[in-house]
Amino acid sequence: MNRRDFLAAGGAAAAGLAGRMLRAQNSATEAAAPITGTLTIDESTTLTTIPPDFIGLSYESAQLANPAFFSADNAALIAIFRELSDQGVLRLGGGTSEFTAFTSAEPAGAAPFDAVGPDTSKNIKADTPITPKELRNLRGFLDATGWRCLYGLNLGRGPVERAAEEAWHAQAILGPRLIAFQLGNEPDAWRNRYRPATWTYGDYWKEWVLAHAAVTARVPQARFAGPDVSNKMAYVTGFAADVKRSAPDVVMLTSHYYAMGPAGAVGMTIDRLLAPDPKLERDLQTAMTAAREAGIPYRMSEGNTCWNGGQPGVSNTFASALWAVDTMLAFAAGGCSGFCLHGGGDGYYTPIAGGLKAGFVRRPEYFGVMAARNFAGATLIGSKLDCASDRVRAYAASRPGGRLTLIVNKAGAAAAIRTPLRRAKRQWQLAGPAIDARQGVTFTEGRVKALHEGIAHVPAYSAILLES
Ligand code: BDP
Repeated sequence: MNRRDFLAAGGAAAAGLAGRMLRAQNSATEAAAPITGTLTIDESTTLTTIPPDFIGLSYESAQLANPAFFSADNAALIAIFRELSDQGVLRLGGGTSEFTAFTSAEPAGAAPFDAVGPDTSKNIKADTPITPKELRNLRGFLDATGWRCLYGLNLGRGPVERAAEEAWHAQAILGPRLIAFQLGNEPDAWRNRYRPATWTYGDYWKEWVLAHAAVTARVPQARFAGPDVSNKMAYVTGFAADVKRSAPDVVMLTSHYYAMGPAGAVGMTIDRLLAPDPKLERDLQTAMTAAREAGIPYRMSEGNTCWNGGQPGVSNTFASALWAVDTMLAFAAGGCSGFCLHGGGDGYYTPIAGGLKAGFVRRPEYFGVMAARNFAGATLIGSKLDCASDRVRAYAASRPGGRLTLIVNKAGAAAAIRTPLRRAKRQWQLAGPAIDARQGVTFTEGRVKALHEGIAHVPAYSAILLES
């Protein structure tokens, strides 16, 4: 019901009340009738256990060209990473990974930039050097954070011998901090770019086999992940079937997920971001079926709100936080083993902005990850939300400390959700001053008392997390 319907519906008394509410709250959306719903939780059904290293970030490979960035000396960034997870996954790749140029000579001269990204595949077109020094510093950073990495090698532009040389150094230096190599970024988008217009999955697989052979000749113990595609699910299913048959050293299936894009096109709005995305469930199911058949986990290795660098006024607002917590848990509930939010530099969608000179800033989206991180290591349990609005979403899980119930309200009206919960030991709220706020977003404990007589009251555009 919109504001006009509400005023028309209830006669003079209701209109008067609504008028007072409107004046008091100064917001048409909050004065709308609350969204109601009922959450049932089935204790006896345990779904998937979310891996402890579910939380991940993705950065452009070009970022490695500044050896001071991912380094044991970057205490500020280490602290922020550790706040998100003490065992997360850093994926290095993206459009710039096809422009990296490894050399075993030590770096000469100053770093080309402080921080970089996200690449819109337009900003970096020159080779960015990577040397053993950057790899040693990366190892220090990973040791200090407790994170491990997925390392993208340049396959798009090659040459493959250089990728094999880089892999040798990366394996030796990163050691146990290296989960796997990825060969190329978004090979499903190489047509008319790095490859001819006739480029197909079959061509990719032939090249992958050759590159894989070149890398394993130098690094026999190498492990791989892939195909790290943009969106063509045929690559995901094809790759899963092919590696099952012939490449037991592929330990993870990966693909990307952007909720919408390109940034700058018509319709890249907060409203669209907060609406359900049918593609998510469909593609996730396809990826999970392929991964299960291949007997390997599936990770969303790069993604965010809006590709082409993010949409200003959407990707950098509080809306991205509500999107992030809901989307990460939707992926987890579907069986996905991890989620790497892409970012870096001062890009619109980066969860962490800034650099060494200006300092690092937690963007609104970051607080959505803070909410989701509570579920890392927890076991999701059966739950069902009956609700008139498809923008209200709920997740339940158990972990050693107790039961977690998360209700995300992506609608512009308050929600009153009947739950089986009697009391909450702890409660947190993800909130922001306005849905399009770029600052002032928080994820904090204790401020609200959301649960009254079994009903969880979730304000418009907010999320609550209850521990019982
Ligand atoms: C993906 C690239 C990534 C970009 C992103 C974007 O892998 O490097 O940052 O698109 O356009 O295709 O934002």
